[in-house]
Amino acid sequence: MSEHLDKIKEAVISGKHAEIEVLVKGAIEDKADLGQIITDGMVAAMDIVGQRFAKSEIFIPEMLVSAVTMKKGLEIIKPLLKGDEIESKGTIIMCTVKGDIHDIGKNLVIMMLQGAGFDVIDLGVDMSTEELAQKVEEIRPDILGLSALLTTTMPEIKNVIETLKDKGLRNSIKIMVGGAPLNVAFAGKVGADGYAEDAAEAVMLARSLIEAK
Ligand code: B12
Repeated sequence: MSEHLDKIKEAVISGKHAEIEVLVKGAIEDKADLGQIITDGMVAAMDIVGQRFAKSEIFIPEMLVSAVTMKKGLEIIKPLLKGDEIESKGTIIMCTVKGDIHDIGKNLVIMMLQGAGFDVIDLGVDMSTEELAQKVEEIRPDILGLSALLTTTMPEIKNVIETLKDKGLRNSIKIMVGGAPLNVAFAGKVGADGYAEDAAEAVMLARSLIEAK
């Protein structure tokens, strides 16, 4: 089984986007665990890609091709994660904050939340704070999920929370945050209700935030 995972990991690292579909389908046919394909195959690959980028061993075009490859792989897994529950567990708005276009992690969190029975409204990337506040007012979700992957966009999370407070919208929703440079301490400091390290934890966090409402 680890042979499948190694091949998937290698394909994402080297951006073999034409091959990823066959590899992921092969792993699924051989009954590989979907969570393992994602975590030990694709997410582990992106970690290596990030490290190589940080050391200037690769550059943005290569990082982008790896991202495209991972997205293609996730598209195959997505339908298999869909929950068959009829009753919604709650409504969640998700987006990346202003200035941040990293959406793989957000999309993965969305897939897992949908699989767990939540209604998720994906507002995409680089979301302006004003527009986001309007959407919160209009949709009145149970939870707002904010993602930031850059240290330079982390302060936007605070901006969003402060804007929602100013508009009197903060107390009616729960706010969860995530992204590689964030942690629990940061979430507490900016006034979010919770932080999750990965998509599986995000599902548990969303459940507990709904229970606490
Ligand atoms: C792929 C990638 C890109 C792609 C993004 C493509 C896309 N559509 O997403 C491209 C090439 C576009 C890109 C661009 C840039 N990138 Co980039 N990128 C990455 C890389 C390699 C992987 C990110 C990723 O997809 N990880 C895999 C996913 C699954 O993990 P994740 O995002 O962390 O998400 C998980 C958790 O964090 C959590 N989570 C995420 N969001 C949320 C939200 C909630 C609510 C919850 C509860 C949980 C949660 O759950 C997710 C699933 O388990 C990272 C390195 C890394 N390892 O993080 C660098 C990285 C983030 N990028 C970096 C940089 C510098 C940039 C650029 C500034 C480069 C440049 N000079 O232009 C630009 C900025 C673009 C912008 N304005 O946003 C740096 C950031 C450094 C820093 N200090 O901020 C990193 C860390 C690379 C590095 N080591 O230097 N990048």
